[in-house]
Order: sequence, then structure tokens, then C-alpha cells
Amino acid sequence: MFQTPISTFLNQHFDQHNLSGSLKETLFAVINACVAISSKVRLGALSGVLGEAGSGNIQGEAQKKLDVIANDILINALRQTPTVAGIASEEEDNFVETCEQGEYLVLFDPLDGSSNIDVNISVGTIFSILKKPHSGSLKVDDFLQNGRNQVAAGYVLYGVQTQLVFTAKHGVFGFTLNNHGEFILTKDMFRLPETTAEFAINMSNQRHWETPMQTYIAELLAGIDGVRGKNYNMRWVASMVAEVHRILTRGGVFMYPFDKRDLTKPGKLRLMYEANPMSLLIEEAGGLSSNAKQNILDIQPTGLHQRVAVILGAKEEVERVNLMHA
Ligand code: AHM
Ligand code: MG
Repeated sequence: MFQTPISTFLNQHFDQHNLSGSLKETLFAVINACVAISSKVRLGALSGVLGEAGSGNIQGEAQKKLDVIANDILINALRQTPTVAGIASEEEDNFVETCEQGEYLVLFDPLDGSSNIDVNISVGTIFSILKKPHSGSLKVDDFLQNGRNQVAAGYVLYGVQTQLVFTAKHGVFGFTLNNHGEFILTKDMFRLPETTAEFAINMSNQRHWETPMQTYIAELLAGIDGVRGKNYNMRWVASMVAEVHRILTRGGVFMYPFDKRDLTKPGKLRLMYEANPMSLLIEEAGGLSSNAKQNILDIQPTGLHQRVAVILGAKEEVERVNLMHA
């Protein structure tokens, strides 16, 4: 007979972990907006959300209709949430000040993995929550806090199932959306194995990487015949949110390293909207995250849309990448 694995609702979970007051209100506003995004994603062509928006974002990337829709849903929801002082989005040029009395700043990638939307492969929303550092009106510097300052972070994966994975530094928990629009606890604490035999990287960029990354990947590809003495498998979804979910679920290492095509960009992924929240989840689950030289959570941000190289997942692999770059 079918049984729900752990029939704890999100609200109960918050109570059990003493997550209350304005942090709870803020997280619920983000999560409810994601439920609305999920219903659009699920209907795809039936809700007219597929295809190009015909516009570009601050990152110089073409926006999909769903990028714009997800961004609007989140911004509208958070504007009406009095605990939220300000928001910053991967799709917006500047931050938005929403409520001067609010306590929290919410940063997000409204729809990560956009290139997958039209082909029905998993996409997701990634979010990061910081405390507003002072009362009074907001400046961009208020958002430029290092990743360790995050009070909560997570993502909602719009995949085969819609799943919420988040941490308020109380461990990493997973919830699955049921048919009534409720998130039910289905994973009580993700724990990441320290070793792995599975890696994720876009191999088509190989010729552009620096030598240490070339050497590291060559070692993995050599498998049992090389210095690592075991065979590795490779996966690449091109959706960081799906990649991180796989790693939290069954281990692995994910990399989007620096490459030499554009020396002004230290990587493809964004520190504030992607790397920081994912790094907090990975560390909370027992993994590690770095830009090959420094722990991502220790990087002092210099800009809202700053890019960064990302290596995250199983400790042994991230440490090996760091060692090769040392
Ligand atoms: P996006 O936020 O515009 O979707 O870009 C980020 C995505 C990540 O989800 C993914 O890891 C990467 O870009 C995929 O890049 P590539 O096109 O090189 O496969
Ligand atoms: Mg993204």
C-alpha cells in the first residue's frame, strides 16, 4: 500500500525547527511564488509560456518567456511581503527596495537552466536570504555580503516532481509538492558522501580551461588506468539546479570552471544568485565548494551580478581540484 514517506507538512517542519516570525514569513513568500511558477512550468505550451521573450537581461543573455514570467511572479510576491526589505534578481539590472521596515534581503535566479525550458528538461528557482544589515534605505553594498552571512538558501526544482530543498542552517531538507499545492517532507536531511565516482562538467569547453583543470579532468577520464585508480561516470544536464539536486541525492562533483574565452569573466555562474546559495546547501550537507582557490562562501562580493568559477560537491574531489590549482 502506498504511504507518504514522512507526512510532515512544511508548516510543521518550521515549527519543529523553531523557524518562525519574519524569516518564516519571508521563506513562505518565496516558496508560494515558486508554487505559482511550478504551475506555469507544468503546463508549458498549454499556458503559452514557452519560447523567447524577445528581450535581453543585464548578463547579455536572451530571455525566455518563462525567465520573465518567473521573475515577475517572484517580484510581485515579495513586494507584498512586509518582512522583505529588498530584492535582487539575476534578471534585473539593479536591486529593488521593497519595504524599508523589512528585515531580509532576497536574492534569486528566477529560472535557472533556461536553455532547457523548451525541451522539457528540469529547471528551477534558486534563492538566497540575507539579513538587512541596518535600518534605513538600501544601498547596493547591503547586498554584497559573503555567503556565510546567508540566513537561508534553497531551490525549487521543477522536474519530474516539483521539489523544494532548503536550509536555514539547520541541515538540508527536501519536500515534494503534492496535488493540493502543499509541500510534504520527503527527505529528512541530505548527507553528501565525501567520495564519488561521478562528475559533471561541460566537456565542450575543455580546450578553454586552464592547465590544472585540464589535468584534473584527464585524471578522471583515465579511470582505473590512471592515478585515481577508478572509473568515473559523467552527467551534464545544463541546469545547475538539477545537477546540485543529483549531487545532494546520490553524491558527485559539479564544475563550471574559469575558462580563457573572456578574461573579464571569472566564470559563467553568478556568485549571488547561484554559487552562494548552492554552496551553503552543499556545505550544510557535508560537502565543499570552491572557485578552485578559495571557499566560495568566503568570497567578498564586489558586484550584484559578479561571476565566479564553481567546483562543488564531494569533499575529496573539491580538495583535489584546489590542490591542483595551489
Ligand atoms: P541560466 O541561469 O541563464 O540558466 O545559466 C546557468 C546555467 C546553469 O544552470 C548550468 O549549469 C549552465 O548554465 C549550463 O551552461 P552550458 O550552456 O555551458 O551547458
Ligand atoms: Mg542560473
